[in-house]
Amino acid sequence: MTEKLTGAARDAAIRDLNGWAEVPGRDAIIKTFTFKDFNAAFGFMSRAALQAEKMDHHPEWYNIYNRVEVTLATHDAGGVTQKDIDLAAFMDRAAG
Ligand code: H2B
Repeated sequence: MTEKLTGAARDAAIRDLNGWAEVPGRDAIIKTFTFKDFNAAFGFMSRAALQAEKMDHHPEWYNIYNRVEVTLATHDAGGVTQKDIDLAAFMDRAAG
């Protein structure tokens, strides 16, 4: 099982991402992506979904029109792991 990130390594990994924040009261990270319109938002979700399935690592997300709020945590580990960092970095790239 992938291990929870802690301490300085965790801080550095989150800081190296683009605009991800810690979720208050939960070991998870969150970011809201904003796109031009629904089509762009759903295109992003499609790319992220294919990658998530490939990684067997799935986002919690909420879409309203051009916005996608994403929360990442590794349920098996009960917190943020390298898998969340990797998926978050993919999403940053996929959002353009
Ligand atoms: N996604 C996330 N975010 N965390 C997990 O622990 C996880 C997952 N586990 N996707 C996988 C699937 C597990 O539930 C299945 C059974 O492999």
